[in-house]
Amino acid sequence: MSEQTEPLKTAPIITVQQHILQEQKRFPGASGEFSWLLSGITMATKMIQAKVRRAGLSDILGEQGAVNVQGEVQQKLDVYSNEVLVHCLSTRESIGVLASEENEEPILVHQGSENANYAVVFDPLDGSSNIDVNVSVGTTFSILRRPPGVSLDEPEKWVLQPGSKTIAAGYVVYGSSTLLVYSVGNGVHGFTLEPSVGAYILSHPNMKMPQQGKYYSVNEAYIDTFPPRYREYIERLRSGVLGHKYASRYIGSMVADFHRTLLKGGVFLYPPTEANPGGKLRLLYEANPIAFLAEQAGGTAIDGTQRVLDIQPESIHQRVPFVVGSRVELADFERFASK
Ligand code: P6P
Repeated sequence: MSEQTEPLKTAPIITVQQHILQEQKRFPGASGEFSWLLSGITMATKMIQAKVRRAGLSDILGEQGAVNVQGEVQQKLDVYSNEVLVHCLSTRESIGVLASEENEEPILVHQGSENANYAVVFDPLDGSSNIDVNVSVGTTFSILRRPPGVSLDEPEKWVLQPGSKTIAAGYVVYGSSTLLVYSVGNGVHGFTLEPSVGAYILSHPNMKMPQQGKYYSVNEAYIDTFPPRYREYIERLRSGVLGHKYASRYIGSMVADFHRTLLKGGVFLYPPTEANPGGKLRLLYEANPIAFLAEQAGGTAIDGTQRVLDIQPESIHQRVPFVVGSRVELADFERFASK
């Protein structure tokens, strides 16, 4: 007699839109504007990934002159990514101000709209110099609420807020798959793009960074110009005092290097260097979103001395030294290497 076989139990398919609507319930009074806002980001990243995936092809096409076969002017991918994000976010009435790595000044959208209560800061295509060699790149973003009493006449005030005021942040890593990782302050969740239907499907619910990892990630070409305490710290990781000798992994794309750190644990560092004595990574749209996610996942992020999310930004494109990763590695850094 054939055994009665249980039907295959498969996990429910949850799209990022469904997930956002669930999360949305945590924001009392939010009338769906927040999920509408986030859908502007997810839509833009789907358009960006479609271009990133065929970058090599478009380069070949582009070599036949400034205009490719579709008659489009050959655009640099980071310019394209920026324009797509600005376009998609400008159609969200709830957004008043945008700040992008690609724009010197903040961008005002919906001048005077009463509903404009949010600012979005983003790096449209972080690590874009890696595209030519087919290495993962990423988009990073943070969402901030308009500070009380601040009008659209003072757009900088909308974005020059400490990362602790972040209400949502995330990144998309365009790697072997396209993965959206985001948090609204209720844990970190990852969604893999299913290209056949163009939907981000929940694939990494409630991501937690391991308490300790086995990799450190830093550009060792500059090690001679790091402050001595950073050099000593890296030597500690190599020597095995934390229980094992660390291996080194460095992709040169912050989103990809952090994504590995989130999944595997360890530490990613961009210390002060001779070329960038104040650090290379931007506070608002690189360090802050990553620091928000790191803390939500149980990790830590500092600028070498203080919590990144406590830093009061002075300017939109301000740079900071950056050390982010697992509790064990960051506790050791703070014990032995922070000022
Ligand atoms: P370096 C990419 O250009 C970027 O902004 C980050 O994504 C990355 O972590 C860093 O710069 C790499 O810089 O100096 O190691 O090439």
